[in-house]
Amino acid sequence: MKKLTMISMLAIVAAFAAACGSGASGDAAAGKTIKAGPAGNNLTATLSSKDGVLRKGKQDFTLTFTDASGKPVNVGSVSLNFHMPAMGTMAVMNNPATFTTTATPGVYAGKTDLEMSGEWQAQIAYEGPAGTGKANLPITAQ
Ligand SMILES: [Cu+2]
Repeated sequence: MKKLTMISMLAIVAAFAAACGSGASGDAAAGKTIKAGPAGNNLTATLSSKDGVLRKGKQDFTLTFTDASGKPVNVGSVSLNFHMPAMGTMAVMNNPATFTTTATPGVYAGKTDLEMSGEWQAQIAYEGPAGTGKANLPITAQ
């Protein structure tokens, strides 16, 4: 567990270094964006991963909260539930993610295990120094 966290942090540091080196947009998210959306309190929540794709099964991703200038903002505790409504005979699915903080406040390393590909709702909530807020991002898992 500790080793995995270290690897995540190294990956994030590497992503920052790459972003600086290429003079890129200043996007704080590690890797490529999966989806981003408004999260209240003038914040944007961004899900990202190495290849920018959410897929069925176990995976790592990054959840970043940024202000209007793109700077990461510490939002305290975060939660994310991948929700899929019931479809026909298929029961509702809820696949929560777990998070660890990283060296950068406002950037969270997430893990989840999605039961299936298809249309998910990423139900994000946070509570802390930036206030309380929610984001609901539709994401297609491959
Ligand atoms: Cu389903």
